[in-house]
Amino acid sequence: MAEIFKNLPKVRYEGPKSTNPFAFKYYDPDRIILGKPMKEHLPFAMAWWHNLCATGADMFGVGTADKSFGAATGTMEHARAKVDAGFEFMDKLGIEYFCFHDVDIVPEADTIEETNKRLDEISDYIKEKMAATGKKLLWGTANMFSNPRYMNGAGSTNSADVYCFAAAQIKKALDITVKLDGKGYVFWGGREGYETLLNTDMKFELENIAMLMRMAVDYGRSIGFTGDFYIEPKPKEPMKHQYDFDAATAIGFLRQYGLDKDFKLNIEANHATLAGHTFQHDLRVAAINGMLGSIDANQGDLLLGWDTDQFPSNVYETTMCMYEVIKAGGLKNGGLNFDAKNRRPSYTHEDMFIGFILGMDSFALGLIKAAAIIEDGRVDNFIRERYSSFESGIGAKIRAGETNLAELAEYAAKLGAPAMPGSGKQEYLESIVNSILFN
Ligand code: XLS
Ligand code: CA
Ligand code: CA
Repeated sequence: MAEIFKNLPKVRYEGPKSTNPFAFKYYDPDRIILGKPMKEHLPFAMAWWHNLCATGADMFGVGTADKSFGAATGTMEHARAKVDAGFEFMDKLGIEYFCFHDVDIVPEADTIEETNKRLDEISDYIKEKMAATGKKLLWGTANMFSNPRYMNGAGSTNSADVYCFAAAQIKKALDITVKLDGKGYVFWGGREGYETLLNTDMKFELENIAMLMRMAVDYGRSIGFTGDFYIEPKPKEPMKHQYDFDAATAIGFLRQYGLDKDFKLNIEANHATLAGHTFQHDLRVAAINGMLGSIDANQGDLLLGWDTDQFPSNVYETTMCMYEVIKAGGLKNGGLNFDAKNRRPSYTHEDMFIGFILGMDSFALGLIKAAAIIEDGRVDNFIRERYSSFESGIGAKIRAGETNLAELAEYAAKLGAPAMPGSGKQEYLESIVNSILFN
């Protein structure tokens, strides 16, 4: 098969002093960090949709990038060319995983039957390529937001017929995910939300979404899927209000409907910031609830109110992300999926490579710095010390649940007034982080 990215080399580690745009400056896959190789801390994945499908079209203009890879777009020949391009790309970048929506890998046909035939054909081809290269599927998903039938949602639609189409798509996407030995299955509720409560029965819609997820779990388990299901929270866009607003909301929903044993969360940086949180906040919320499953590794632009899906370049953010991941004990079935696209004027094949090199290096550097913060110990020690009044005496009794309001009130009355609680020392801690980051 002909090479597609002809003038682009296999990308290797050359170190921070390298000026070669097609070399890693920080991502050194076999370097040991905190006892394991970087590549195990950083299970990078390629998002089929951005990397192999998206051309940079926006609502003001058509695409600028050519993603035909030598075939006529919209054909099965093109679907195969994208597989060839994807596997060559992953090989050259040293990326182990990929993720896709059903309609990223084949053009959708007029009938479910024909689309499914196409999915069978392409997944045979992907499977062959996986066997030949050792690349793996991180997660699969069904696109239940682009087709006009989903204008009012998929699980949350008002139409029982549309709901059945969503079910059919999920069933097939699960079949393919299992066939390709995927480690996860994602629900991103693209249009699971509402524009106005004047036409919406919120409780009804939430119950129906939960029912669809329950049926997906039952079906997935029945065909041998042992991986994790994920909800990927996002507060808005395309809907004004999306039900999976943020990590906390999604966790509440999963618990409410008894789905929390099968589901974890896929946290996307750009979605967390759209929800008015930091990326680190949503990672922490997921982690402390035992629900940090996987990560969509990108970044937004805080000056813009939408989902820009940029390649991560902000090392402060990647450091705090890897700090959370290390503290959570790593990503078990999950990975770091670059749900990221080049800016519209960065339209060349070279730019595709450079985007991933930027993202992978930003995370490698983040990992190095997060490990350094942990090894340095000052931040962790400060936090431990900050709560030390709960280690003995009345504090220990509170933590053990061995007291009551009357006893605490009596204790407080005896004290008269508590001592000041101690400085939060934010500036001191920020300067420690800076000195680690920039040394
Ligand atoms: C869109 C989402 C989407 C999911 C998968 O904003 O990020 O791409 O990751 O459906
Ligand atoms: Ca995403
Ligand atoms: Ca996104």
